[in-house]
Amino acid sequence: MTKPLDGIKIIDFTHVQAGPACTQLLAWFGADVIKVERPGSGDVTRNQLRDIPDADALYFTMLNSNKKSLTLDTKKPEGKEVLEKLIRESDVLVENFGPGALDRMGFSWERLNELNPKMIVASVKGFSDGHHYDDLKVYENVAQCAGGAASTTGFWDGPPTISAAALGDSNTGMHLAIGILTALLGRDKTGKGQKVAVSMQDSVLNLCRVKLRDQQRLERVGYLEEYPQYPHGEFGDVVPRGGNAGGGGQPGWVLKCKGWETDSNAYIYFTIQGHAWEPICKALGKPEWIEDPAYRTAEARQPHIFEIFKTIEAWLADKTKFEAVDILRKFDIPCAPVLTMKELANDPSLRASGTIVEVPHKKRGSYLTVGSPIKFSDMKPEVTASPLLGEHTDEVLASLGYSRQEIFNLREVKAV
Ligand code: CAO
Repeated sequence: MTKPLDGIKIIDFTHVQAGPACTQLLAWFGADVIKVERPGSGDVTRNQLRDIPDADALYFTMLNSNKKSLTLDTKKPEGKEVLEKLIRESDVLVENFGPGALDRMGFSWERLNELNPKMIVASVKGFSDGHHYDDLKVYENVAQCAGGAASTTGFWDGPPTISAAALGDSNTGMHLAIGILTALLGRDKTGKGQKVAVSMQDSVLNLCRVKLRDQQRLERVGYLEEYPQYPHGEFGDVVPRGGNAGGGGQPGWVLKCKGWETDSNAYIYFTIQGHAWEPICKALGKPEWIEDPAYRTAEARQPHIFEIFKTIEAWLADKTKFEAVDILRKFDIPCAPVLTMKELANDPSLRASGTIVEVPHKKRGSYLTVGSPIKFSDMKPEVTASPLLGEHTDEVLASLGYSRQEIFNLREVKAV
C-alpha cells in the first residue's frame, strides 16, 4: 500500500522522547526515517529503565518504531562527510539536541540551507529562540512547570503537580510534526526549505490555553465560577489549582464507585453537562431535582455541587465503574471509567483499532506499544519494530554510494 509520505527522506537526529515521537509518527505515515546515532551507545533511551538485560529498553522501542538506525560519529571529519551526503538528498532533518549543539557540530541552519536549500530543518528546544531561558536544557517536567501546566494542576492545598501525560515531550513532537508537514506543503509551492522550530514551553502553554483564559477572567471579575473555590473559598490573583474540576463550563469530578476502598482506580469521571440535568436526575432516581429551584440551573447547583457529587457517590456505591457507565451512557451522560494501564493494554476495542499494538522485536520478543492515534480511511499505519543500534548502517551507506571497502574504512576510524 502506498503511504502519503512515501519518498520523503528524513534524517532523524533526535533522542529521548520529544523528537523521536515526531519522527515515529512521520515514519508510520510512510516517510523513510533514518535515525542517526552515536556509534557504540546510540540514543540514551536504549539503556534507560531496561527490563531485559542486553535488549533495547521499552522507552526506546516504543518511540522509534518503523525507523532505520545509522550509527555515525558526526564530530569526526569522516562522519561529517557522510552526514553532508545524506543532507544533500534528504527532505527533512529533525533534531532535539541541547541549545547550540548542532551549531557546535558545524551544522548551523545557514550551513544546512547552503548544503540543501530544499531541506526542512526542524528543531525542538526547551524554550524558543531569543527567550531569556533559551540556553537551558529541558526535560518533560521542566517544560510542564515552565508552560503553566504544573501551577494549574493538582489540588489547591497541595504543591504544583506534574501530569503523567507527556505534555512537554510527545506533545511537542506532535506540534513539530504539524510544522514539518506544513513546511513540506509550503515547499511544494515555493521550492524552498525552511527552519521549523517548536519549544516545549510553547507547546505546553498551547495546551494550557484555557488557563490563560481563566487568568483574564479572574482579573476581570475576581472569581471563577466553575472552580471548587467558588463560592465558598478564596481567590487570589492567579489561576488556582482546581483538583478534578472540569476545564470548561461543565462541572465534573472523579467519583468513587463500588470497591474504591481496596481498588485505587474504582472511580468514574462524572460530568454534569447543563442540558443533561434532566437525564441525570432520572438516572439517579431524583426526579424531584428537575424542577427544584435549588437544582434547576447550573448557577443554582454550583454552591452545593459537592453535596450533589456526594449524592451521586451514594448511588454509585453498589455499582462498579463499568456498571455505572453502562447505566449512565443510556441517559447520554458524558462519563468514563478511570482506566488503568492494565485495562487499556487489554482493551479489545483498542487492539481492534490499532491503538494498542503488539510488535515483534528481534531481541525482545513481542512488546506492546501505542500505535497511530490518527486513523485514515485509505491507510492503516502499520507499526514495525524499532531498529537495533546501527542495524541499517551498511544499507544506508551503500545507498549513498559507499563501497564495501569505504564502509570498512569508516568502521576502522570509528566514524560509523
Ligand atoms: N555523533 C557525535 N556527537 C553527537 C552525536 C553523534 N551522532 N549525537 C549527539 N552528539 C553530541 C552533540 O553534538 C552534543 O555535543 P556537545 O554538547 O559537545 O556539543 C552532545 O552529543 C550532547 O547533546 P545534548 O546536549 O543534546 O545532550 P544532553 O544529554 O546533555 O541533553 C537534553 C539532553 C534532552 C536535555 C537536551 O538534548 C535538550 O535540552 N534538548 C532540547 C529539548 C528536548 O528535546 N528535551 C526533551 C527531551 S525528552 O525528555
